[in-house]
Amino acid sequence: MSKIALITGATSGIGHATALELAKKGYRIIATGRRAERLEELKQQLADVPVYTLTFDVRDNAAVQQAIASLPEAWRQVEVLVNNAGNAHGLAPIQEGSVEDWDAMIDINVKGLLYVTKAVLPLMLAHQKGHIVNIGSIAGKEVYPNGNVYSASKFAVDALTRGMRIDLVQEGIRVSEVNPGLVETEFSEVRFKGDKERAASVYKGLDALQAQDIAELIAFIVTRPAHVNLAEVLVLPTAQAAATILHKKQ
Ligand code: NDP
Ligand code: 8X3
Repeated sequence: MSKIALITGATSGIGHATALELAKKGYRIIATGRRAERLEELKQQLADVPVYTLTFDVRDNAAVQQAIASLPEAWRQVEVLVNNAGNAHGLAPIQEGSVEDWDAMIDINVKGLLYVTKAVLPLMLAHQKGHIVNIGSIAGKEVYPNGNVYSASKFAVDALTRGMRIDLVQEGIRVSEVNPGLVETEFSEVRFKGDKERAASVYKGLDALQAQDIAELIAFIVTRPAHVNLAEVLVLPTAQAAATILHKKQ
């Protein structure tokens, strides 16, 4: 039986590309997200691969636990968990930030990741085997103007990744973190609340990373031999040197 990978946020961007890439590598895919119709499309796209979909909001712990508990026996031996669901909400100085945006980022990027991990870990512990890949960010390594709470949420992902790695080392479970710079996805559209023009301007004048670049990296990480844990990767577009140091063409 082929291995099972569970990917959160598989309806878009990095998560969607990762589902396709891991399917290509022979994994069976558990794809999750809130937009059921996009999960259905992914299933159609992967018609030749076993795909199981779960629709839930990672902010809702009861829904997360219930969804994972509902997995049929044949889908319970999850070997890879990609904790990818997340977004930035807003880009504002701390004195002008919206509490709603702060709640969204902390609840989704931090607490959501914890809820999903809590639900999936017992499935890995049962087999003393598993690999958790957390999607952090360059924003979890350095802070940039107006990035305050988003950065805090990704610094938390970084701390949690290290903590998980320590706590799970005795269990034979690998924990890795992928920290991308600018990736051209729906990320900026979400951050700027549907303002497509402002979102496009983030990537204008440089060759941003694409979701596929990150998906290939994740696939590389989870297909290393069992004794190798690629613990942490910072991956940037060539035109990016730090969070706000970009080489943009006119
Ligand atoms: P997208 O906006 O394209 O994708 C975000 C995904 O997260 C969607 O599938 C969305 O699914 C899911 N998601 C968001 N909120 C929730 C929620 N409450 N419950 C369940 N799922 C949710 O962005 P990216 O692919 O770029 O982002 C993926 C990850 O990569 C995030 O953690 C982001 O912080 C990180 N990242 C992105 C970078 C970038 O430049 N794009 C750089 C560094 C890190 P749905 O809406 O269907 O629920
Ligand atoms: C997404 C990259 O630079 O917008 O995490 O924070 S950035």
